[in-house]
Parts: sequence; structure tokens; C-alpha cells
Amino acid sequence: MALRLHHSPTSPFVRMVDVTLLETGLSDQVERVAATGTPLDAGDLPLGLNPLGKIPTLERAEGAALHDSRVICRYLDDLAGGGLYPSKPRLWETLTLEATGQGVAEAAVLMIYEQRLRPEDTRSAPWVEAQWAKIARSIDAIEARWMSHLAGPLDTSHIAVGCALGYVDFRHGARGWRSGRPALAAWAAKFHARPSMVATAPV
Ligand SMILES: N[C@@H](CCC(=O)N[C@@H](CS)C(=O)NCC(=O)O)C(=O)O
Repeated sequence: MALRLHHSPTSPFVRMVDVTLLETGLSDQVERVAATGTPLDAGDLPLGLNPLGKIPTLERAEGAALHDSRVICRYLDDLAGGGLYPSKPRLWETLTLEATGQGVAEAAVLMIYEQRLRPEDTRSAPWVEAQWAKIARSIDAIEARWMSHLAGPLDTSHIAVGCALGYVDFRHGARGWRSGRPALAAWAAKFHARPSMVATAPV
């Protein structure tokens, strides 16, 4: 197969790519290669293909392997003519909201790394709370400013926000992010029921 996706079923960034593959009809054209590891132990992360040693990384028959998830999603959409990137000026809003979803996922992953990878006596609770504050501010901003965008046609920002919230549920469910954010909670309930989201839910 010409496309090989270095993949882990629990990564929110891999999920953004998987949902894009399903939404654009390309899912069957990609071979998935299991890759697990952490910043402390690269395991089978694809260091030779992506110097950052992160997944998702997409190998192609020709040309450099692609990373990160934003580049891969845009490449796949281009390949499929998927229409997940609207024209300007809406594009700038789409990319900013996508970046917000990505940032939420990044902060949520960093909280897990701090809790799981550091020896207990060097863990910083204030640092974990500072990451949570980024998530809380971002989802407050989405609730206040971005619901009309999320009510519009599916684009890559919906996928980024949906997968980021799915990861917050998966790893930080006890934080109760829905409280005080009824519009985003209602949007997430609907978005998470899409077949592409159901098929890629982390377990
Ligand atoms: N900005 C990257 C983030 C990817 C990322 O952080 N992936 C994690 C898994 S969720 C990873 O590969 N971690 C290994 C490491 O940081 O060494 C993207 O959007 O693809």
C-alpha cells in the first residue's frame, strides 16, 4: 500500500487523521503500523521518518514522510478533494479553531506525561494545573465565540475540537469539562455520534 500511517489507537492526533480518512473515504487506502513510545523511551516510534519521534507520521511511496497531524490531514483532504478546508476568509477561522483543538489535545497529553513519566517526587502539581488552565480557557473560548462556526459545514476544525474533547473525556473525564459549557457539550454529544468518531473512539 502506498500510504502507511504510524499509529496508536489512543493518540488524539492519530484520531484526527483517522477521522479525516473516514470522512474523506480514504480509510481503506492506508496501512496502519502500530507505534508506541514516549519521550523517555521511543519504543517503536518512527524516529527514522520523523526526527521528532512522534505519531502520527505518514509514509508515502514518493517524497518525505509527512508530519504532524495538521499536515497529514490537509494532505489527505487534498488527495481526496474532501472539502474540509473552506476558502478564505473562513479558512483563517477554521485554521485557528483547529489550532485551538490541537492545543487542547497537546495540553491534555502533557498532563498525562507529567503524571506517568516523571518519578513521583519530581512531579509538579502546579504545572499540571497550568496545563488544565489552558484547556479550560480554550473550551470557555469555544463556548463563547466559536459555536456558530461549529454549527456550520464540517471542516478540519470540527475534527480537531471533537477529537481533543474525546481525549479530555478519555483521560481527564473526572474534571467534568461539560459543566458551565452547555452549548459545547450539546455539540460534542452530536459530533461524537458521527460514525467516523464512533469507529475511532479510544479504548
Ligand atoms: N503536534 C503533533 C503532536 C503529536 C504527538 O504529540 N504525538 C504523541 C502521541 S499522542 C507522541 O508521538 N508522543 C511521543 C513523544 O512525544 O516522544 C501532531 O499534531 O501530530
